[in-house]
Amino acid sequence: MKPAPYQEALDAFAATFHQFTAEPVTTGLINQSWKITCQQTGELFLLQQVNTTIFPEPEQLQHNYELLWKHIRETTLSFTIPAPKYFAGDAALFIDSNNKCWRVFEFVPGSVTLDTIENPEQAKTVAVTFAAFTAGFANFDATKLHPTIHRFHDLSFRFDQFKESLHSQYYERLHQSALVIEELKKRERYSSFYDIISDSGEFPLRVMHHDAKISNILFDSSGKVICPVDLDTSMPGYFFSDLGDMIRSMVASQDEKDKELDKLYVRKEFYEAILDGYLSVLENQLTEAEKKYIHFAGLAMICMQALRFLTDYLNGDIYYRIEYPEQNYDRAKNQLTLLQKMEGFLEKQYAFSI
Ligand code: GN1
Ligand code: MG
Repeated sequence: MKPAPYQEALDAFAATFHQFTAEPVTTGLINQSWKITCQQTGELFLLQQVNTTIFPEPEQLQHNYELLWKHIRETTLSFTIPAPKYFAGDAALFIDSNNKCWRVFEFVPGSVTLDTIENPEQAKTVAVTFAAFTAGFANFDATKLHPTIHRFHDLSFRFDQFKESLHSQYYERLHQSALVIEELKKRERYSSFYDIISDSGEFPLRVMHHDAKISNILFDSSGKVICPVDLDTSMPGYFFSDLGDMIRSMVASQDEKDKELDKLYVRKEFYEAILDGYLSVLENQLTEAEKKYIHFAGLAMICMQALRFLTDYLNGDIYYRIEYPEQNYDRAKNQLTLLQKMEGFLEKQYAFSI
């Protein structure tokens, strides 16, 4: 029988005297994970294979995690993160004979993850959690963290990549996408506004999680938050990233996978709950400029996601995993619809536009 993909890494972690059982963890699209249980002690760990296509320098992930972990240990905060664990010789990473890269974390006993948001109270809880994460690093120099994905939430860069993809060889896809392309081109002002933000000095770089969604929080069985997880993209960023991603992933009446776009609308109570939760923690730390442009957060992140999906479609699906050929196009249309609805919503509710 072929050995399990994790076997070498597990043997390396177990060293000489421990025996483990392993079960796959099915959530998460980027890294592959197994929950492992030590037969002797009952201790639980998370064994993870790092996706080195997306994160080509896994040492940077570990460097960042250690810094975040150290800061959390040395500061009194309302949250913690799973402890990093080590292979023999205190090595944080293990490279197996297939050149696959592995690491281990503590597995928090009794923790569960949730995939969908049920009500505005839950949306508020998520917002409070990610706000507390950023607030907890207020006295930490964010620039000490490596940017693990180059210009990850840089809207201007994403717009340039989109424009580049318009020179693609996938003529049929370009033709089919004409209306979506035209709508996105009309929104170049958002990318110009991003340039203003990054040059102004009024929008400080902060520690942002950069994947702020409910599935990246561990809950206990009573629904109480244990901690945020999946910190591979935690790096310096601007205020709009996490707030915007939460708005993007929680306010829409339809999921990002949904194709029934005529049913899609912005759920006001969810939008208000997210803002309320986020500001309840961070209001005192945000600058006047950040507060003035708070509603830019959702627009920026939804626009960025529409650009990223369409760019990937026009480039021939090289980044996002797809289940059928048109999926990136459908995802882009979904996000464009959400963007249009969000623009209308903000105009009407807050007289806000960029
Ligand atoms: C990717 O795989 P997942 O859902 O954790 C992406 C996010 C996007 C999201 C859109 C590293 O995250 O930035 O918002 O898809 N992560 C990376 O569904 O690119
Ligand atoms: Mg993720």
